[in-house]
Amino acid sequence: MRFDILTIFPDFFDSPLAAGMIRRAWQGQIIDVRVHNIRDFTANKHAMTDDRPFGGGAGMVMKPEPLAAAVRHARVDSAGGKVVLLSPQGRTLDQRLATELAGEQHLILVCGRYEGVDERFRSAYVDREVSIGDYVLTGGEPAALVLLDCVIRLLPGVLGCDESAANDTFSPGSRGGLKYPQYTRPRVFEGQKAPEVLFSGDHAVIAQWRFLAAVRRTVERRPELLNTATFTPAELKLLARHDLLNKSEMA
Ligand code: 6GU
Repeated sequence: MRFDILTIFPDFFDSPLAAGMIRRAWQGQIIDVRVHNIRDFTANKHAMTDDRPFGGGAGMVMKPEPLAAAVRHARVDSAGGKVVLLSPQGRTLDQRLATELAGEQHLILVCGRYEGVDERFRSAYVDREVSIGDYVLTGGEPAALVLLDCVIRLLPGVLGCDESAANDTFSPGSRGGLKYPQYTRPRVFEGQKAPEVLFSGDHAVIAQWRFLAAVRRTVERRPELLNTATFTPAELKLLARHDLLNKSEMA
């Protein structure tokens, strides 16, 4: 899968792209990421990428011509690239949207600045507008990295075990709940013991404990996620026995 990132801060991406999973996916030729400086596509002698808004008001607006030229450049050898504008006005990124985007061959990520991009660029070039949540960033760069990270890990061959993405919290395979708590060595940490059941060697008992712990945690922290959860009759019985049934049904 190919990504072109259009930004006025190309350096921002240096270290994230050089580390961890993104680097491995790149080295493994699962992805190809190209970062472009929007300033390189300016025609005016001051290399201005933004200007004052018509009609007045605070802040600067990103000029349409450099953005359009950068998109055309990114599409030179890949006409079908989908343009994604990162902006707080966009559809909120969630696991479903990440899965949709992971089905594309080529994404052109345009990092907008908070005050906005000229509306004519948006209407003529942007296929999708994506936000990463209801809070304010100064620019779309961190959002582009978040999108890149969560889309890349869905591509076949990126995670060590192909199954792990399907079992994530928030992906359909997990039926919408949060994950159970995890423990590793040492057995006692600053006086706190890891739960005894995890040393029982009985995988069915451990699985049941984890299921209950996951539902309990979801009821406490994200009850709304249980609206769409579905349980088997055996699980419903188990939840009832542990007084979690009403809580998870009423959530
Ligand atoms: Cl994509 N951009 C900006 N500037 N702020 C945001 C955002 C994006 N998503 C959430 N807040």
